[in-house]
Amino acid sequence: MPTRALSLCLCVTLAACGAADPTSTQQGLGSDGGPLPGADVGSHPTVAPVGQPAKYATTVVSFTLGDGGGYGQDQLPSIIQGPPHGGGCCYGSTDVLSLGNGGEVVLGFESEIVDGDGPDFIVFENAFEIANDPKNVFTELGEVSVSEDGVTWTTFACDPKSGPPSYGDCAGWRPVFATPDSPVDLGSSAKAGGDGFDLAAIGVKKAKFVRIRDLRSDRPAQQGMAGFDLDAVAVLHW
Ligand SMILES: [Ca+2]
Ligand SMILES: [Ca+2]
Repeated sequence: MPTRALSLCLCVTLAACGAADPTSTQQGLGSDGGPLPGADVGSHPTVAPVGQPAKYATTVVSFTLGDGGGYGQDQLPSIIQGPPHGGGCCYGSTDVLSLGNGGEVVLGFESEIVDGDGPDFIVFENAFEIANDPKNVFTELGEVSVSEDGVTWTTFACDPKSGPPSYGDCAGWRPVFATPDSPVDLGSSAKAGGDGFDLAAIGVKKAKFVRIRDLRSDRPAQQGMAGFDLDAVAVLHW
């Protein structure tokens, strides 16, 4: 296959745009090795109390386009910000960024993700049940990693061969139910659908960046929609 990877480094948080060194955005770090402007989350992380709205990814630190992807790229960063546009059990949202086969995206947040009870963040793809069969889901899996500095990453265990129907700590296999009109409720986040990740599962206390890598499910796709389709990432604990 020809190499079609295209690296796009984006400065998308309003506070960061115009202020960040463009060379620094390529690694998600400032010249001093610290996080980008806008990625700073304060020095006293807390676990959000139930009753507050969830938070969502704010920044695309980098995007490396994989084969056959790119759908939604012209709408970055807004297309991956805010709540997901879930289609329920059996319909995949098109309000997504398609990474392409082997593509990768790194996201930043206004608040650091911290380890609270249970899942700490949710990745929303656009998986959907085929013919209303929960054991037959159209999946395009992604590997999820987290980092505090944008350099050293800790990766959740994800084996595409572990399913179907369950793919453990891979992203991209659970349908999405939350929408902008019915966003993620911290008191009942399981109802939102999507793939939840618990920092405790990988021995991590906090994270500033989330990286998603498409795992080349190589599902048939057209119009740049190949690979993992990122709708949104919600933070449950910060
Ligand atoms: Ca947790
Ligand atoms: Ca998909």
